[in-house]
Amino acid sequence: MVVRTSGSDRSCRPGDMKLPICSRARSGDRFLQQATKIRCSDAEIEISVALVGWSTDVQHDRDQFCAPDVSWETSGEITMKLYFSPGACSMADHIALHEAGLSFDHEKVDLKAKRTESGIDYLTINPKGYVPALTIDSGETLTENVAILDWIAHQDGALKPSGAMGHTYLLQALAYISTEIHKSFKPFFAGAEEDEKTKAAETILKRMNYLADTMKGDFMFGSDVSAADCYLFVMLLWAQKNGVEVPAKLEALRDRMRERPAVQKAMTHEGMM
Ligand SMILES: N[C@@H](CCC(=O)N[C@@H](CS)C(=O)NCC(=O)O)C(=O)O
Repeated sequence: MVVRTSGSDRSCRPGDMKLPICSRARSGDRFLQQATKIRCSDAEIEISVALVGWSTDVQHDRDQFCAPDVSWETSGEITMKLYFSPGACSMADHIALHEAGLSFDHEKVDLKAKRTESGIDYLTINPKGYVPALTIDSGETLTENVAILDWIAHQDGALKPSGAMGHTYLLQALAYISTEIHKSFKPFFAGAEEDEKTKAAETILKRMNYLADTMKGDFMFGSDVSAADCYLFVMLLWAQKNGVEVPAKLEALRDRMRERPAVQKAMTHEGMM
């Protein structure tokens, strides 16, 4: 999302800007997040912002700048894009983005060829070569499921547990799912021998049992879905597909998740329904 200002005042330089470019506006208004990139030419200032929405009070925003007589023009094209592979761990982010009600684009990645559907060399987007990657409105690309899900949860406070420790609990759950459960599926994707898969299935069941025992309600943290539930849901689909036993409580969570419009949208788009 880009906000452009143009005017005759050529003295305005990025260093003159007061950041964040808009503080919280009047109650009920949405607000601009911190400017992440500023380009300044003689007559135009271009500010890229990681944007949730923007204040309806344009005057309020404009007053934050050093050039009060500029004219404003705003353009609202969507630039956020999720790079995904159908049914992969990137589906957790796909679901979470819908749960958060964010506008985003998505592009499929051929993980073997390392090419996106539109023919771009995926390594130029994410040199790590795997999904997910999320290019946000600032143009920056985020990688690593834990970080991306955490970022999405911060765009919509409802996707993390409330309270002073909410963020820590979310990270604790995301890290557990990523390092202790997600990675345990490796033998199923690497074409390992049956005994290795059996061992992995036992480990996954043990770790899923821990999650079932510590669930606080219908979802991991209570009655509201969290970014961690989105990740866990994908793991539960993998378990189902590979015949890995999971506790009944988590089977119920999987079925509950499947009913959610955000999940259905993401699964339909990825050709998983
Ligand atoms: N550390 C990464 C791992 C992501 C990952 O394992 N992605 C898999 C799909 S679930 C992938 O893209 N694999 C293809 C590859 O590594 O070439 C994260 O947590 O985001």
